[in-house]
This record gives sequence, structure tokens and C-alpha cells, in this order.
Amino acid sequence: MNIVAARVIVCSPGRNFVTLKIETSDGLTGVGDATLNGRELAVAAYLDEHVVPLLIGRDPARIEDTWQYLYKGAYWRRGPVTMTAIAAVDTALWDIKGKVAGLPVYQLLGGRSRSGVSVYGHANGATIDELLSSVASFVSRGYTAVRVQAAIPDISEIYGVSTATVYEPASAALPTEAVWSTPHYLAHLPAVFERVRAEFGPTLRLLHDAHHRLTPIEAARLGKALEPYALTWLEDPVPAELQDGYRLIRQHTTTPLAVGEVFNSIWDCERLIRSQLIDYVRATVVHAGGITHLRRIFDLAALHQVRTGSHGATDLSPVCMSAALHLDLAIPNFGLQEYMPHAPETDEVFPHGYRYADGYLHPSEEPGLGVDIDEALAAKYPYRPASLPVNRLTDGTLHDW
Ligand code: KDG
Ligand code: MG
Repeated sequence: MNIVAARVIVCSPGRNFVTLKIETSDGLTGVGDATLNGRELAVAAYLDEHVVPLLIGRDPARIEDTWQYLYKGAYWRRGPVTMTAIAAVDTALWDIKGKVAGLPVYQLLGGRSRSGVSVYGHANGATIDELLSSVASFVSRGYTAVRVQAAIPDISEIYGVSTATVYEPASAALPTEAVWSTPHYLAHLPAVFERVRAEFGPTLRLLHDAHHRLTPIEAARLGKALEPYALTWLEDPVPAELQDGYRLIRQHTTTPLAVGEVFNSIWDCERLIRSQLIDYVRATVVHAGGITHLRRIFDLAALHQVRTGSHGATDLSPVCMSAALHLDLAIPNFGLQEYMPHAPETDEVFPHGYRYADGYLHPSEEPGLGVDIDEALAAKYPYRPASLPVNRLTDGTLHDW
């Protein structure tokens, strides 16, 4: 059996997605997510121009060899565009391998380590009262872990807070600009968690995403201030490339730290993991080289008591979510999986077999990943330019979004 075709499908059912579909001489197909929010066409071109021609004629069973061929063979290693493209190929090949074996992919990864994949939902509110009812609605649907994001007085727009039913920060063709003030944020957030803890008791797992906006000492102060509310994790307290920042934060607080949604290789987190500077690694299939490479990251993490918390925002397609769930089910050091339901149009274009029940996601039991793309339907949703926003401080200085 060999690869006879590979198609890059760019579509926008609710938002933009890039998907790779590989076809074999035996008539099997496999799919891989290749979506890089706001930079979709760069990955599509990388695949179309530089990867697809290399795939034709290859044996789809040789997943590791293909991974090494694309990684080492490019000479230019790592980076989000390259690693997202490699991830798409790798994911599609695992899908095909599962179909050939007649097994769901988690069985090929060692089988179940748990009965379901524990997920967290996203609560937010323009006021603390609104936030409390948002948390309550997740609890009533069986969630045992909730990410809490709150509006900050005197800041008009803030990451993670919106009235929209589906999270979508990349809406405008060109980046919109938001205003950010760390002093306002640090002054307000502890009181938010005080209310949430008081209302929901000690066992609901609470998380918060600082979205790369703090300096290490600001993050240390926030971590300390939040200690009484026993967070499961404080996410992305400082920009991810500033690794020594995590050491500094760690010296000051026992609030657990999570990072990794923008990581694309093991070399982004090798030191953080080996030095036990983080508690959760949030890399995911689509941006970190696929199932093959993410498994390598998670195995390293397991050796150092770091657990996983894969990114699962709506800009990762149901193909990525399906792949993540198979890995989550199999690995020994799974922590939590982020879960934001997609728009109905997205779910229709990507028919999938995973399902949510009582705080858990369960991957499909079909052979392969249990997800596909309806290409005819996808063609009805053409790509539209959409950028992530940028942030400026109150004096106009460009800041991390
Ligand atoms: O594309 C960027 C989003 O995926 C990101 O802003 C979402 O931080 C995020 C999260 O934790 O889901
Ligand atoms: Mg995040």
C-alpha cells in the first residue's frame, strides 16, 4: 500500500480550518488538522508546495520514518508552521494505521489508562455574579473542572470574557486592538476567586489563564495571592519563551503552573520539565508535531511528574480534538483536557464520534481517529482572512496578547 494523493482543504465553517487528507492505494483515507490560528495559509502553502509532493508513493505505515524525513529532511527544524504541517501528516498516518488495524488509535498507543478524559469548561462573566452563574451552569452539566476568567473594572475588553456562545478571538480581518492594565488585573482577580471558592466549595477544580501578560515577579505575586483558593493551575503566567521566569515564579508560590499551548517541540519545554518548573504541559497534537512527537513530550513529562493539559480551544479542529483524546486516554500522566465545544457548522463539516458525558470526553471506538471532513460541505465555507487581536498598555505600548 502506498500514498496516492494528499489534499489540503482550507475552509471556514464558523472559523478557519486547514485539514490534510491522505489517500492510499487501498482506498483508505486519513485526516490531520493543520490549523494555525491567524497564519492558516502559511501552513497550507508549506504543505501544498513542500510536503505533499514528498508523500506520494510513500508507505503510510512508516509513521516514524515519515516524521523524521519531514523534520530532519527540511534542515530548517521546528517552528509553528513546520511543526503544524508535520503534525497534520503524522495525525493522518495514525488515522490510517488505525483503520488498517481495525482499532481505535488509543489501542495502538498502549490501550486505555482510564475510563474517560476529564475536561474543563470555560466560565466567564462581565460581573462576578454573571461569572458565578456561568460556573454553576458548568457544574450542573457535570464538569468537575472550570476555567475562571472575569472582566476587570475599567478594562473594556479582556481575554476569555465574552457573551458569544462560541469562543472566537480571531474575528476581524486585521488585528483589533485591546487595552491592558496589569495593576487593575492584579488588584481585582483574587477577590473573584474568593467569591468562586466560597460559592462552590473546596473540591471543584479551578483554573485561570493569564495569557502571557505578566512579568515573573507579577506572576509570583498573583500565584501567592491565589494560594488560599487552591487553583489546579495558573496558565501562561509569563510569555512562554522566558523559561527562567518559571524558576522565579516557582520560588515564590505553590500555585501550580501550566504552559505550552504555543510550544511546537520538545525543545520548548525540555528544561521546564526536567527542572520541574511546571506542573502541566499544554502542548497539543496540531502544533507540536502530531501524535508521534507529542507522545515524546508527554513521556518526558511523565518521568518528572509533570502532567498533561492539552490545549483545546475552538481554533483546533475536531480532528485535533479526536487525536488528543486518543492520546489522553492512553498516557499514564494525563492531567486535564481543555474542551470548548465548536460551532454547529464546524461539527457538521467534521463529523466525529467523540462525545461528552458527565465531565468526561470519550473518544470514538471506530477504527482510526473516528473523525472525517465532509469535503463537499467544507467547500461551501470558503476561507476568510481573520487575525488574532493585539494588546496595548494604557500608554499605547504594544504588550503580549
Ligand atoms: O489561537 C489562540 C487561542 O487558541 C488561545 O488564545 C486560547 O489561550 C487559549 C486557551 O487557553 O484556550
Ligand atoms: Mg491559554
